[in-house]
Amino acid sequence: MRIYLVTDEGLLLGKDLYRTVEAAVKGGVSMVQLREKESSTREFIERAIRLKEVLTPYGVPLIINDRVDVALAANADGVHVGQSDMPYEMVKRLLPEGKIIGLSVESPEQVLEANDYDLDYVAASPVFSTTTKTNTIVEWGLDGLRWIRSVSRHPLVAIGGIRPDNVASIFQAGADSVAVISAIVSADDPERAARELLEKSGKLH
Ligand code: TZP
Ligand code: MG
Repeated sequence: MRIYLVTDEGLLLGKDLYRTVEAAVKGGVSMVQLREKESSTREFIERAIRLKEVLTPYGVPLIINDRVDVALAANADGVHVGQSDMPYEMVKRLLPEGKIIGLSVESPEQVLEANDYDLDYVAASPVFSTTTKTNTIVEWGLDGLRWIRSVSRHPLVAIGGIRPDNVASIFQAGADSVAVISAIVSADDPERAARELLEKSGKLH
């Protein structure tokens, strides 16, 4: 996984969620996180099931933000949790073997603590400050990313403020993947936006 799409209902501005995600996948997105901050549990599950149907033919995994119950109900491929969500040990206990678990890290202490966990990735949050999510602590920046790379035993995802003009620098600093919301979801042409990120990543070959 190089380009990891995270959804945002608010930024869709009336565009269709499933079509937007499918277009992004055609452009090169290889992992998708359904992130629903406003919807009811029922809606969240329904969207997850439908999105899973869209993604399965492409072999692209579906990750659910925050909610282990929704991931289980929809038979999603994994869960992404932050530091205020269900603690890692409980997520691990509840999810069947083989499901993906990702964790956001917002401080050096959290990065080191995550080395004790059996994670599929840690997400440096935010690598650059962003208007899409404002309740974050500090931005890691490229130096922070390099530091995480040097101490973490997990694959490294960077999230926050990633665009075509800075995506190469993120990979050069040691990220394995970039997670993106607005650069794809807010684009007029999400397929083209995803392709541009992939092309500019320097990771096509
Ligand atoms: N977590 C840390 S930053 C962020 C999340 C969910 C938002 C990223 O959005 P964008 O639009 O790609 O900056
Ligand atoms: Mg969360």
